[in-house]
Order: sequence, then structure tokens, then C-alpha cells
Amino acid sequence: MGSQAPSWGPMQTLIFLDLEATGLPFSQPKVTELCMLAIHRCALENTPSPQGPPPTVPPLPRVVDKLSLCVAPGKACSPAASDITGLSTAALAAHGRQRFNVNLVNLLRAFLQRQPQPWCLVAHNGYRYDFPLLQAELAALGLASALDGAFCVDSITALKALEHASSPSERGLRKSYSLGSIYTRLFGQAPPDSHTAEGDVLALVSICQWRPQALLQWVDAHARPFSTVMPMYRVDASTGTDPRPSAATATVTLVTTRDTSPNLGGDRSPKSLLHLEGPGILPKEGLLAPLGLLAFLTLAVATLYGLSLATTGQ
Ligand code: DCM
Ligand code: MG
Repeated sequence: MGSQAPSWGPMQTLIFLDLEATGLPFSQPKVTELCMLAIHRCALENTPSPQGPPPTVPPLPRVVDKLSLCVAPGKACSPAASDITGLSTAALAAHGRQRFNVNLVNLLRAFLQRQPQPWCLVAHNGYRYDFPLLQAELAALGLASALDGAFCVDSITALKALEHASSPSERGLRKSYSLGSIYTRLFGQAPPDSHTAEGDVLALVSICQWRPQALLQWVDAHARPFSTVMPMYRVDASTGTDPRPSAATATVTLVTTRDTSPNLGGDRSPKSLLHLEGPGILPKEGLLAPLGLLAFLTLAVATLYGLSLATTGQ
């Protein structure tokens, strides 16, 4: 944890973030639920020492701003995603939830604007999931730079560093750093309301309150501009600001996210991108069958014609 603090200075507000969505990165998920909980650094600097016999879940700071809402994704949830989140596309539509649209982006910006800067988004597995997914939703609306003033950190990396610093002898041990595993290790119980955006955010805040001063130091040293996070995938602007799930009409650029590196880049160069040119794919496949039939018919007619000539000749 010995890195120098970057030039932008200490983060004033930590904005804990969790997204629920229709599935895992390879399925080009769409957001179904979002929660942001903003806490000023002074609340973490002054986290009271744990009361009572350990392990005690720290109380949430009294002064927080919280935004939690459900979103109509516009595509089907995978069965696994529906199962763990309790959300389905049909239920979100039946409750009149709106899409991830410009109004939502304005709401997020207004929420951030109310917080003292610099802001740092904190998400568990954020570099692989929440941040690239948020970037993909923004890019699909043509609003790729809407949250560019923010910074971000992945709390998996942070908690690994904090746990290693607190018990160096356990450094070589293979441990799970999932949100549920860390929470259970620290507090001796499973986190409540897992896989709801708000439940996961509250669990995240709790684990970050375990060593709040060390966490703040780590965040100040490792915060990166959110603008350096690559979108999980891209939906071409030609499909409009309201991309449909149809692979036949969308030009989709899928960013491979299942590798081990965080989904970050100093620039947004598409070197690790796999291009799927949508309009070309399905129509081409669709043409193969009629062309094959045509070739077969031509051959059959030619053969019959040859036979008839031969018969006439005889
Ligand atoms: N997810 C999934 N399958 C899993 C775990 C997660 O499809 N086994 C997707 C759907 C969740 C999203 O990831 O909404 C975020 O996960 P989490 O609830 O852990 O934040
Ligand atoms: Mg979650």
C-alpha cells in the first residue's frame, strides 16, 4: 500500500455502487437495478470503534445520501440472474419501471453534483462488472463522458490489500474475496439481502468500515479516473439511443471481460475488442439455404437436360 497519492488529492466522497443486471458480461447485460450510497470521508475517518463482543457489524454512518432504483432492461434476464436478484423483465415492466435513459443519467449526475468533490465510486468487482457495465449503458445513450468527473476503485483489490496488511502470515492462503465471503469472514454471519443492489451496497459499506482509515488511504492512492474504464460492450450509435436486443440489426462491439486484467485502459483504443458486425451476420447465414437450393436445382435441371439430349441422340 506504499504508493504515492495521485495529484488529484484525497477523495472527499466515497460513492458505494452496486448494479444488478440481466446476466454476466458475455451476455451483454443490461441494468435491472442500481444503488448508490454517498458517504463523506469524515464519516469513515470517525467510524466509532466496534462495541460489544467481536465480530460486530459497524453501524451505517448517520449522514448518507442514497439512491436506489429499478430499471426496465429491455431484454430478458437470464434464469440465473432472475433467480438471485428476484427481478424479472416482466415484473419490471408490469411495475412501469423505465429504461436506463437520459433522465436516469441526469439523475445520477445530479446525485453526484450534490456531493463534495472529488468523488470516488467504490464497487465490489467494479473493474470487471459494475464500472464497464455502467460505461456500456452510458455509451449506448451517446453519453459516454457523462460521469467523467468521477474516480473509481474496486473494493476487491482494496480488501485484499487491507487483509494482507492486517495478517501478513495468511498472505499465501487462497481465500475468496466475494462480497459474501469477506463479510462472513469479518462479521461471522452472511450479509442480509444479497444480490439486491441496496443490500449489496450496505454489505460493501460494512466491510469498508472494518479498517476505515486504511481504506481511505488505499483509495486515495489507487483511485483512477472513471473515464479510463472501457465499456463492457458497445452498441453502435446507428441503432439509436434505445438499443434493441435483436442481433440482426445491432452492430455490437463486445469487449472481452472474462480475462484477468481489469477492464481499464489509458485510452479507449479498441485493441482488445472483438467486433461482431451485426447486420452482416444473420442475413449472410439466412442466404446460405436459398443459394444451396438454387445450386441443387441448377444441377438437377442440367442433369435432366443432358439425359434428354442423350435420349434424343439415341
Ligand atoms: N450474475 C449472474 N449470475 C451469477 C452472479 C451474478 O448473472 N451467478 C449477474 C446478475 C446480477 C449481477 O451479475 O444482477 C450482479 O451480481 P451481484 O448481485 O453479485 O452484484
Ligand atoms: Mg449486487
